[in-house]
Amino acid sequence: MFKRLLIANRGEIAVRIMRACHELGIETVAVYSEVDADALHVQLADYAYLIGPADATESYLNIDAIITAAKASQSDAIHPGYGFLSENAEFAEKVTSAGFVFVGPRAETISKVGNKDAAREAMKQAGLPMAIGSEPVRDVTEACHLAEEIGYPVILKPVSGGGGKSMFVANNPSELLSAVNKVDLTTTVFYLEKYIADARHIEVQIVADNYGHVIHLGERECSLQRRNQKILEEAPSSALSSEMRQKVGALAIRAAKSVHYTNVGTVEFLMDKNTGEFYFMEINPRIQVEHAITEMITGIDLVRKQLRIASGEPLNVKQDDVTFTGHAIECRINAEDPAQNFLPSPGQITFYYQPGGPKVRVDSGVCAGSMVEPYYDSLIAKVIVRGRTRGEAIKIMQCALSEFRISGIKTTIDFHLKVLKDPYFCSGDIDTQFIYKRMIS
Ligand code: MV4
Repeated sequence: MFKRLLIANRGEIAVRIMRACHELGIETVAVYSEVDADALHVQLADYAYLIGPADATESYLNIDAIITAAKASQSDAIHPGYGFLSENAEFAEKVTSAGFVFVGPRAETISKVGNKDAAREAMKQAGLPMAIGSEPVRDVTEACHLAEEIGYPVILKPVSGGGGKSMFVANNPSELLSAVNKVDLTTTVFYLEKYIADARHIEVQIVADNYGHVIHLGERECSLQRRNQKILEEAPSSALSSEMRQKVGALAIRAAKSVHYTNVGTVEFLMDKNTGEFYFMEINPRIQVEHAITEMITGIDLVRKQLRIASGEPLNVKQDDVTFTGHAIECRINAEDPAQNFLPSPGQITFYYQPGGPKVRVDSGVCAGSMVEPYYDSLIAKVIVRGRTRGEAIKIMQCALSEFRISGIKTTIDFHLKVLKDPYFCSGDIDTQFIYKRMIS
C-alpha cells in the first residue's frame, strides 16, 4: 500500500479521501490555493503545499504545480477527487509519467469515455441499448436535417465536456434553431440524440481491478437535477425490481469490460418510465459526489477500494458477496440562495452545527469560521442517511436537516425540506422534470 498520497482537490471530497487514507495508515498531502490556506482540508492533512492563487486555473487545475508538490512531498500516488482534473487524461498521463500512481482509470480509458462520440461507438459495438443519435453537427442546416431524421423531440449535447453542462432540448425546428444559436458550433462539437421525455436518471456503480474483475454495486437514482446539477440522490431506485437491477447491473458490467475499465466508475442510463427500457448515456471515470449512498447500502468503502485497486490489489469481493440493505438518501448542501435562482452565496460561516446519530452521515468540507469562496463549486456538505425503508430514510433526513444550523451564508437546506414534503416525491413518483414541474415556480 502507498506510504503517502497527494489529494489534488479541496472541500468535502479532499476531507473524505484523507479519512480513508488515515484509516489505511497512508499519510496525506493537501494542496491549496492562497484563499484556502486555512481551509479544513489543509488543517486535516499531514502535509500541505501552496500551489497558486485563488483562480482554479492557476491552482487546482495547475498540473505542473501539483506534480511539483507531489515530488517535493515524496508522495507515491495522486488522488484527483471529482471535478477539477479528475477526468483530464493529460493529467493522468503526466502523473504516471512522473512516476506516481494515478488513483483512477488509465489515461486511455479517461479519454475514450470522455469523448461521447467514441464512447457511444464503443458501447454500440458492445451491444448496449442507446438512444438514437447523430453524427457531430457542423452547422444549422445540418442540425435541422439530422433532427428531422431522428424525429422531435431531440436533445443537443456536447461531444466532450463532462458534467453535462450545456444541453438543450428542442421540441420543434424553431426550438432547435434557438438552441443552435445559443452555442458556438465552431469551438464546441455537438451532436443530437432522441430526447427521452418521461425518464429517470439511473446510474450504476462499478468497481474493477487491474486484472479484469468487474462487479457492480447497484444503482443510484439521480433524477432530481436542476440545470445538470444533482440535488438529491437515493439508492436503491424505487423504480427498479430486483430483476431490473440485475439487468442494468449486467449492462454496466458489459460497458465497463468493453473499455477495459479499471478502478471505480459510474455507468449512466436513462430509464424510459413508459417502457422500462434502459438507454446508455455515459461513463463517468471518477469517484462521484453521490458515492456515499452506495456505501450506505452495501457497506463497501469506495475510496478505500480505489486505493487498494490503484496499489495493485485484486478485488476481494465477488458479485454474489454484494448485498443491498435498506435505503439511503443524500442531500447536497450548497452555499446558494434558492430564492434568488440558486445564486451562489459566498461568505464566512459564522455558526455551524451538523446533525448526527446512528443513521446519519455528514461529509463536510467546512466548519465554524470557514470562508466559502466564490471561486469554487458551492457544495459545502452532504447529508447522507440510511433507513430500513425509503419512508424511514425520508423521515430521518427531515430530522437531520432540521438539526443542521449554518449561519452567515444562504444554503439549500430549506429547499431540501420542501422536496422531502412533496407528496409525489414521497410516493416515489419522480422523473428528470420533477424539480422544474413541482419545486420551481
Ligand atoms: C438525456 C435526457 C433525455 N434524453 N438524453 C442529463 C445529464 C446527462 N449526463 C444526461 N442527461 C440527460 N440526457 C436523452 N437522449 C435527459 C437527461 C437528464 C435531464 C435532462 C433535463 C433536465 C433534467 C435531467 C435530469 C437527468 C437527466
